[in-house]
Amino acid sequence: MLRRTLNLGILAHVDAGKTTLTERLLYEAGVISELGSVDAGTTQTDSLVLERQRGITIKAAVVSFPIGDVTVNLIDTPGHPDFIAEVERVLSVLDGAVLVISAVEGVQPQTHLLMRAVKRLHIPTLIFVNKIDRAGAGYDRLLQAISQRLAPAAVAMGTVDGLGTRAVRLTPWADDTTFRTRLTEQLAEQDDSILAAYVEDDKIPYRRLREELATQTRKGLVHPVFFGSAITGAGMEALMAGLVELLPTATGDGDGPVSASVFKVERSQGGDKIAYARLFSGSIQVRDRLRFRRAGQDRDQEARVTAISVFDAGAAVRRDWVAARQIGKLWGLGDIQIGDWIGDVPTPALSHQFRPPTLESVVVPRSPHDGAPLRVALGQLAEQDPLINVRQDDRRHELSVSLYGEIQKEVIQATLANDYGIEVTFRETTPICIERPVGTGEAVEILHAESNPFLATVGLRIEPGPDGSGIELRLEVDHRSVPMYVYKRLEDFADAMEQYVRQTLQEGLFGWQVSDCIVTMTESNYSSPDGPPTTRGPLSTAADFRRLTPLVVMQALKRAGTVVCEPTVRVSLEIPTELVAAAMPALARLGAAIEPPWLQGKLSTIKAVLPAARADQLQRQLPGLTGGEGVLESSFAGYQPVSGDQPSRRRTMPNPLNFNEYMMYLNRRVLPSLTASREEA
Ligand SMILES: Nc1nc2c(ncn2[C@@H]2O[C@H](COP(=O)(O)OP(=O)(O)OP(=O)(O)O)[C@@H](O)[C@H]2O)c(=O)[nH]1
Ligand SMILES: [Mg+2]
Repeated sequence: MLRRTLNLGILAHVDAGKTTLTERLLYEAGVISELGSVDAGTTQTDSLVLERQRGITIKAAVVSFPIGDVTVNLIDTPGHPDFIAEVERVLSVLDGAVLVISAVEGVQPQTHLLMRAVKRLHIPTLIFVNKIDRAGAGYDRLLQAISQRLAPAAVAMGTVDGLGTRAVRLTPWADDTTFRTRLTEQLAEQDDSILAAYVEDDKIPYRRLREELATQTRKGLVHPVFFGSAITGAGMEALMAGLVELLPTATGDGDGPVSASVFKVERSQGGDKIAYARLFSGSIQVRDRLRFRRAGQDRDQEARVTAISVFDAGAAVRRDWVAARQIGKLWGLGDIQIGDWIGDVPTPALSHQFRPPTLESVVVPRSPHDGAPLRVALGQLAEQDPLINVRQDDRRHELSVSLYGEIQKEVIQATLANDYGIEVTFRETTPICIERPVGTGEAVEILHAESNPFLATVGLRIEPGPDGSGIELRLEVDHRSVPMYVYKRLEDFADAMEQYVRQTLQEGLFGWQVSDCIVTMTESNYSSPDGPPTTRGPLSTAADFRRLTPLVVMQALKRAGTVVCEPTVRVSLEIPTELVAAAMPALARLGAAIEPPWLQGKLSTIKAVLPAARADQLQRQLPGLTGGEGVLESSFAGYQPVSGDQPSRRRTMPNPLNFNEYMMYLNRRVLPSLTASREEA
């Protein structure tokens, strides 16, 4: 019989026990004969030196093990918010997920974030409450928190004896009255036949209830909750049975066109690039020539696969091919980077689930001779994590990277030292602001007008959009004003215009990314030898629109005006009640907007929103402020206008508002490709 495949993600807040659970599952499945431990740095999935030293997961890692006729490809992900980008890329390749929650710490900020993401993406998810052996572990408390704050349709799958001790045991519910009633009530909410039977007091066969539980789990309508301990092994049997009973296995046509998502890129010790791809359709053989494409780019790249390995019962093993539903490691794809799609790209492409990095810092090599190697090394790190967004300032000869936080910065520093032999320091970490338009601005450049050196008419209006909405392009022009010999379909023109507009808005009036705006194309025209006399002339090309658009965008933006907004975080600070009075002014000094504190007995909670740039200061002050007992949790809370002076960021591209500089730049850098695109046209 053909084996089925379950591509399973393990997700959780930091330290909930994902890696320990992974190790335990490998052991229980018979793939490893000795249990490794995170604390000793001996697990299968925390295999990087840095992960072993720090005891935290930094990169997503794949292992596989069999349960019956199912091959589970398990992806262990990092929980620390600095590495959320790793999780995002994994989400696109999952058939199902296990969301791990610590029975002691309970539902934490990252737990919410992840639950929201799996719901949005319709990823069927089981909840695993881990660490039930630890003193302070809860059962009822956890179930209540889960159903009230995380997943209203949560169903406990067993009871626990000896909670909070090493001898803890889980007894899975079987066909008993309490469970049957609970299950029937929950399932009846979504299924009319069960509701009818329930109302009539008919006895529904237990098997039918379990089948319906699986159906509703696969639709994300219910969330079964398992309990256990990755350390003692309690609850593993029930969880493993639940994985294959309740989660869907992969589907996909092995004979269809190739479509695969690259969710991890690493380099071998010898420097070879290895891409991890989940195949949704088709199959890939060694020596196949593959096309692949990057989000936001309209051109494919090509390369030949030189070797393949596939995950099977533990390790990745060499194979000649990898097929739909599987995860393969591919060698030989020189220019590929994480997030690329091989073959057919699904529509619509997946959008971002989590916030972008909000901090940046200049990376300075200790030795002045390391400038060029540093650029190469950061380029390679960016293939594994494009969000570090390496920026080069040619005038100052500086390189900067985008960051989520201090831990990520330390990891980059250590990776450069260990893997590339380059010692670096970082300048001060500064926030990455955005610009939002404050009003509406319009601009137009007319074909053949003296101020317009290009063969096109472009008119644009820029106005504020809702917070968090990004950039939206609307067309108020029709195909008669668009050179259809270039774009074929009006949608292609809209896509191209959107790309030109987005590229320009990467650097606004103050040099920051412009966001949360609606850009409407109000006018368009082109020239051709046989058009009406007013527009007649040589043929307009795509290049005319591409080069004219930045001029119009920036004029419109200047008229709209922008305000610089900085990233903020919402913090929740748990501290001894007697220290609340002293902590409030300290928070206020950091520029925090503080909610009335929540005083509950000995421990109280203060919630506040403060600039992201101050969060580290708060973290450092925490031991002093809270007598060493404070617990700080923080999550991204959007952008707010900076108070005081508008900070600006050095541009990496010339400002089209400076006409001469822009034209010089085009003539210097774009002339060869302009000639090429005129030939294309
Ligand atoms: N008592 C107890 N400790 C556990 C259990 N599971 C994990 N731990 C401990 O919790 C700590 C964190 O475990 P990890 O497995 O690294 O947690 P993680 O979720 O992978 O952490 P990140 O990948 O860094 O987010 C380690 O010290 C583990 O030994 C458990 O079931 N019981
Ligand atoms: Mg881990």
